Amino acid sequence: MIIFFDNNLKDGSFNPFDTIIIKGDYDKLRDIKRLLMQRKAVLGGFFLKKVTMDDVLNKDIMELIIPGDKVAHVQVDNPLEHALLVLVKTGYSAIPVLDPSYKLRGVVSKTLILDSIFGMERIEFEKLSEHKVWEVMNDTPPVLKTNESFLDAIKLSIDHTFLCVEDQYGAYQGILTRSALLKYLNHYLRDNKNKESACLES
Ligand code: 4BW
Repeated sequence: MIIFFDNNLKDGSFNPFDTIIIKGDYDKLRDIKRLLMQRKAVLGGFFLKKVTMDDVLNKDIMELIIPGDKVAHVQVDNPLEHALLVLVKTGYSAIPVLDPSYKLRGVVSKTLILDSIFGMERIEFEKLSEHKVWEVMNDTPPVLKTNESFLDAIKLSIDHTFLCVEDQYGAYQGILTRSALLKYLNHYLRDNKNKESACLES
């Protein structure tokens, strides 16, 4: 049974194993919570459940990643012109580089490619077909392991717009973008600012 309160808590209006969802004027929520906590002692079996900062920090990062099959990537042996085409057509400034066994090898960006074809006197366009991705890529990209924490992800994301995600065996899983982390944090912070919802469960 679910009971909705609208700032009123009446004696005898709920039973020990009811789930209670409170809505209404959030200013009064703290008082209502206190009353419900007191009931816990009398009725037993109730506790207040609220999304806490701990829940956020323990968030499974796998729920936030873009899976590998949805991430644009290039192969280590692709010519630079192919990589540049993928980057321009997808609109991304940098993408992961994989090998034929789908293992992460690095990250390549428009900047790295363009930088590699700037000669002393001219732009050496012929290099785009002569050189391969592995020659210009960053081969030490930021990597997050699937068992690392939400805080680890935040810390790494300060300096990187996306993190490559690998499982404990080194298999590539996808990427975690800075925007996915911010979106999740924004959701949590706004939720907690605008309303406090309490769910009383058995
Ligand atoms: O094509 C796009 N679609 C959408 N919805 N948003 C885009 C697109 N291109 C860029 N954006 C936005 C995103 O907010 O610009 C930001 C910076 O893009 P970037 O870095 O410089 O190309 C995007 O921020 P983000 O989602 O946090 O992504 C961070 C970085 O992660 C991107 C890009 O390098 C990489 N990335 C994101 N999605 C990707 C991807 N790489 C490959 N495949 C994907 N699906």
